[in-house]
Amino acid sequence: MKLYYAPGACSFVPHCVLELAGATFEPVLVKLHKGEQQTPDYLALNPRGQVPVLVDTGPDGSDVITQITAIVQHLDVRFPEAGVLPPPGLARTRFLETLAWMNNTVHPTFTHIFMPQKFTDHPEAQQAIRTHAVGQYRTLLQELESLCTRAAAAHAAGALPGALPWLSGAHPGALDAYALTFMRWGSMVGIDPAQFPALWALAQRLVLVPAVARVVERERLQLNLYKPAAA
Ligand SMILES: N[C@@H](CCC(=O)N[C@@H](CS)C(=O)NCC(=O)O)C(=O)O
Repeated sequence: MKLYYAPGACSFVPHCVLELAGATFEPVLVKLHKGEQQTPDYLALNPRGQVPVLVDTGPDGSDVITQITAIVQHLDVRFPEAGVLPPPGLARTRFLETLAWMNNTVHPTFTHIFMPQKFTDHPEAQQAIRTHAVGQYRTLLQELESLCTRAAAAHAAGALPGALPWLSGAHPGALDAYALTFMRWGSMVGIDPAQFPALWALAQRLVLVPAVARVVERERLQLNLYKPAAA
């Protein structure tokens, strides 16, 4: 298997899932800031010019899989012992509900902040889009904070399995990796993670998990990039 990833990008999610599952895979670095996702070779792999891309060379040949939600579900089938998804039932439904919300709502909201040029080529309109999206993003992080608080409370009440409270269920997984990514992205655009104590605690716990620590080291990530505005 190969995973095409960019440091700190959403590809962190399948990157963590692969490591957590104990998979043997080749991580392939794509430098988004150098436009490597737009080279002819990369576009031949993924015409959408984005990471992540998983190439899975199975018995039937080589499959190219894009989209985090599809990659996560594929890895669940490939590594049935790893518990990438909760077992079929309401817990799996809730997991997929949250993963879909992260991927189709929180993530694109950040795209409006980070790449407003995707939505208009007018510089003033880009600034307006960015400013508006920062407000929306804060609200979404607050919703994520509530999910983390609820998971911690349910765990404390003995209603969740596992040694520690995770969004993904009994052990850390895709939802926790996505949550950390969103918090980190927020810190890059002036949103202080300290405003979201349960989310921040979850992210700090997650980077202590050895499989995740390997990803953080390979991607050379700093968890919190928040810099208070100069007075
Ligand atoms: N819906 C896609 C989103 C992928 C995505 O937005 N990737 C970003 C990095 S977080 C990217 O490659 N951006 C580069 C670009 O669009 O030029 C998925 O789930 O994989």
